[in-house]
Amino acid sequence: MPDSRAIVILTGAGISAESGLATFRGPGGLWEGHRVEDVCTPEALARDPALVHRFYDLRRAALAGVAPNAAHEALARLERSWPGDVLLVTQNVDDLHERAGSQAVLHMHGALRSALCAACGERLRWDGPLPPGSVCPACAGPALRPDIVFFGEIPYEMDRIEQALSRASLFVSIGTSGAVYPAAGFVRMARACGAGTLELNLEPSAGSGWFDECRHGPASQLVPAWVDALLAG
Ligand code: BV8
Repeated sequence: MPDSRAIVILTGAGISAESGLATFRGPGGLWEGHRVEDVCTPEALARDPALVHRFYDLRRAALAGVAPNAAHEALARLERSWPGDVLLVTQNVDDLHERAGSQAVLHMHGALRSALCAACGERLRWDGPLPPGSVCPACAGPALRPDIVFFGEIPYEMDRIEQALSRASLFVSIGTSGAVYPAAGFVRMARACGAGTLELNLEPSAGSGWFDECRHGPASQLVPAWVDALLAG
């Protein structure tokens, strides 16, 4: 039975685009000059660890040069002011939601400012470069890798996400192309459990047809307007 005021929000690269971070599917389908399969799969990490570690080092370093935009800030305001639960599930690995003040954030695809030990599973905060062979402080193995969920790996927090979707009265998808599963299937899970569904995106996504309502435009305009109207309601 939906909780009348529980909201689940899913964000993707589009919410961080106006902060200056590249989305995945830019012109020519390249991502910062790489094909996704060359930098975001376990095979790529095994084949060329230096390339993969460097790719994420560059993206981690880029965080220092960007800031949250009005969309990130509006979601933090919603979390502070909404009388029900607000769960923010992000596919993004940047820290802009946290820097905007959001607290209940689930990084289902990992985070740039985290390292994962491939030997013991330890996850730890990491801010600087992470060269291949970096030593894990928990098990002393030279096995630290970017704490990123690659294609073919299991996203984090799926049980908690599915539980929240089953209780939500509203599911809102912001700035994602709906190209990657299981995130792209959340709208269907939410609908099946009785939630209303809203898409806020620059253009129609692969999943637009599953939403009760779609609004198209830049997140920095759509998201604050949506939050202001919800809080005024
Ligand atoms: C899994 C790492 C099993 C972090 C990422 C065949 C069919 C269906 C599924 C599969 C299949 N073959 C394989 C699969 C599974 C696969 C998958 O979905 N493949 C796709 C390509 C078909 N998925 C997996 O492997 C996942 N794991 O399935 O495990 C499982 C599942 C459940 C339970 C148990 C086991 C793991 C996927 C994770 C991969 N890692 N990222 C990083 O490096 O950053 S994926 C990466 O791309 C993102 O994290 C994100 O999830 C995904 C999509 O990116 P978006 O965020 O949507 O960005 P994109 O550029 O695509 O779109 C941006 C959007 O914003 C656009 O629509 C644009 O219009 C809009 N926009 C732009 N500017 C603005 C804007 N909107 C508003 N304002 C703006 N200013």
